[in-house]
Amino acid sequence: MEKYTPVKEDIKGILGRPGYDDDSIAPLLVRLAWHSSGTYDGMSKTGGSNGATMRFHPESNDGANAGLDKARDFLQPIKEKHPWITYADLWTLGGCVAIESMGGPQIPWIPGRTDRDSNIKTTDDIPPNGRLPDASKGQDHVRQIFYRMGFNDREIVALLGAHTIGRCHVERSGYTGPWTYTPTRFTNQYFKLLTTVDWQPKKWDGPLQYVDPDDELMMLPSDMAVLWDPEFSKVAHEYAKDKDLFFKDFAAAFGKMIDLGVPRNAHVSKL
Ligand code: ZEM
Repeated sequence: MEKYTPVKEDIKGILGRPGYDDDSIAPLLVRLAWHSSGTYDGMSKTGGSNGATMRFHPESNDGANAGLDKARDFLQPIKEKHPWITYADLWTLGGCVAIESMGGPQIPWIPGRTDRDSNIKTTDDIPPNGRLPDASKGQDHVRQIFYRMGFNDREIVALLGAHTIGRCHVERSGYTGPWTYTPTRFTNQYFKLLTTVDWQPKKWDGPLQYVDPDDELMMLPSDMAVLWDPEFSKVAHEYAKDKDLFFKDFAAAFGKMIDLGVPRNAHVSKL
């Protein structure tokens, strides 16, 4: 694994970016790792981070992936400096390094992903659009999407805690604003705010989203589902009170997510 140390150092070196969002591309890199993995379908065993298929149509043009071309471009110089690493490993490693650099937990990351051939002639191996969650929908949809990947309710809530970092961009998703006051620090603030703030529909012409009384922070309808669903809500309250528990569960769930559909031989899977 020592081989990956210089790559990790180079990723750390590009996270700070004056003028971009909150002077950091770290949240964007986490979203790239998540969207490249979150296409996994446990039934057909298709999608997932293996292959780095987001480089190709139709995945590259999925509306859900708007803005992630920037994330891929930010990582391209690192790929060129270390050509031996696959895009699929680089994108998932980027998310893990970003989380740790923002003060989050260490994520179990195992290399070994391969890249789908760029001479791709058919789209058969590329997941269809529409596999990623729709923020305008509620708990049934959220469960359907994450059960398809093989997650349970507790893991779903832990994963959604990633909205403690980053922000929404109107030109990418139609939504706007950050979830917390510290969008470049990985904490359990998302759960603290979700469970205590008086969230109200934002008064604007855009899609339904929720805001705090000062209209500085936001929650997506799918985030509110975590508060309104009794099972999800129980876990959200646990994480609001116990940061260490959230970190432990998040690290396990994120590590599992970036490994979905990655072929592992017996030796590696025991690591
Ligand atoms: Zn997000 N996410 N996400 N997410 N997400 C956005 C941004 C970020 C949903 C969703 O629709 C959106 C997970 C789950 C779900 C991150 C990580 C993870 C945005 C804003 C939307 C609309 C995009 C924009 O405008 O730039 C939905 C519906 C989800 C499930 C129900 C999971 C799981 C994540 C990781 C574990 C991150 C880090 C961002 C912030 C990106 C940025 O550029 O700041």
